[in-house]
Amino acid sequence: MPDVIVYMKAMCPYSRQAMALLREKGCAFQKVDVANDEQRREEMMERCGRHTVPQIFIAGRHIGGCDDLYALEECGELDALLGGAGASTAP
Ligand SMILES: N[C@@H](CCC(=O)N[C@@H](CS)C(=O)NCC(=O)O)C(=O)O
Repeated sequence: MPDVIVYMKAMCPYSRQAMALLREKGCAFQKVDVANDEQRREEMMERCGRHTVPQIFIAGRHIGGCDDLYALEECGELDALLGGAGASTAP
């Protein structure tokens, strides 16, 4: 499973929704709560140019926010990104 980082705020419903989907997928992820951590919030903004939470990174790749994560799930690409179904290149 790739490294997954979620910049989030505990009280943010979009953060909760995004983390719920990742948990549903059995994905272990690192939470970075930026609510009271200006340094990590700046780090998030530098990495993706966005200021809203959540911001999700899978294997170092910026995925986007909650809407973006669910859009990937809807088009069937999330499992492959998480190293699950569809990720195998074996015949
Ligand atoms: N469409 C975004 C919505 C994210 C959003 O609006 N998050 C709020 C917190 S619940 C936010 O970050 N607001 C600006 C801020 O807190 O600085 C997504 O799907 O991630």
